[in-house]
Amino acid sequence: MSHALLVIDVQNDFCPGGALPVDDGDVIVAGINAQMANSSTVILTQDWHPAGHSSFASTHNATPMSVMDMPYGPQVLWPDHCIQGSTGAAFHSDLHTDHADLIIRKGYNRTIDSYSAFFENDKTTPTGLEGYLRTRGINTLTLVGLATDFCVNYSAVDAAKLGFDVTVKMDLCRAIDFDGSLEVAKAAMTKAGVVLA
Ligand code: VGL
Ligand code: ZN
Repeated sequence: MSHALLVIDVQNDFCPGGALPVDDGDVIVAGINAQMANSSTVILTQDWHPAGHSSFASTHNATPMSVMDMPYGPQVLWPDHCIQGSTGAAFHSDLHTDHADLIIRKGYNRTIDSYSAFFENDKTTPTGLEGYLRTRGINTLTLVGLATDFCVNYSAVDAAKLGFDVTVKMDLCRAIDFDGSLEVAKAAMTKAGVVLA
């Protein structure tokens, strides 16, 4: 069995002081560095939106955290975050990014969000990560990072549906936990066969 550690969106905007801060988002960085040092294959993801992205409340003159119906389904409207090339989109400065074999960016299409590292929010447009993992013979994944209830959750569920063996290391994740989203996410991951460790 070949294993990869998938580190989801450990970026400044998801850490305290950022545009969409996750409580204690920065506290997990040291533990993730230790986990990376013990992993043969490390992949980082980076939320990477153009200015004026359709997932931003400001694009629609809407209230942040309200929900909008998109052609692909309901979409939470977020504060502007992780704008391509900005400091907010950069990885947390303590993250040991040199361990990564691959950095995969997502959310770059203006009209569609991408929580998952595998598919955009229409659940059909691939990011290419599945092909990368399969061609490298990787079948087992451990996920850590931000945020537990959005990008970690969607990535873990998609990976399990694609047939990967998936574990989420919950102590190395932190959640937005908006409107009960953490409990919903845990149930979705468990139902998909993801191991919550
Ligand atoms: C994320 C909301 C919007 C995440 C990304 O990384 O969990 N959440 N964009
Ligand atoms: Zn985003």
